[in-house]
Amino acid sequence: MSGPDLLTRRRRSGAMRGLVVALAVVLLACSPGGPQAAAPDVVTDDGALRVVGQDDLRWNVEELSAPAGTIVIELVCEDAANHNLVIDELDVEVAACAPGETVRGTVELEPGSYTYVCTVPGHERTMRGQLIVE
Ligand SMILES: [Cu+2]
Repeated sequence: MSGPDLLTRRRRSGAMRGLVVALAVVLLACSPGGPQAAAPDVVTDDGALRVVGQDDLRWNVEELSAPAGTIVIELVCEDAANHNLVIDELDVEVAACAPGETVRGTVELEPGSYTYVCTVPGHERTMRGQLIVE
């Protein structure tokens, strides 16, 4: 009776150990090193902020930071919908893309906290993010 139980327990603890290792790898990958280092994939090689519209009507990233001044945003329509990126507080559209397109736009921002939204009907509720300008 106790034989199979013991085997099950061993298997479970092996799975837990695998999970712990996976978490450790994720934590190491996210170690700090600068204001944008937490998510290096959202900054292009030439310093643009890369924002991707995904098929669940969400951005790939919901928190960005950038130094004040001219900010370049690369907007990608990865899914089958049109998207735009609007700085809500200023009501300024920085870029708009059609399915499969990658478009760039620039915006001049002073230090502060801004919300970037897609204003395509039905998208605004879930496609929101915070842009911290320092
Ligand atoms: Cu959208």
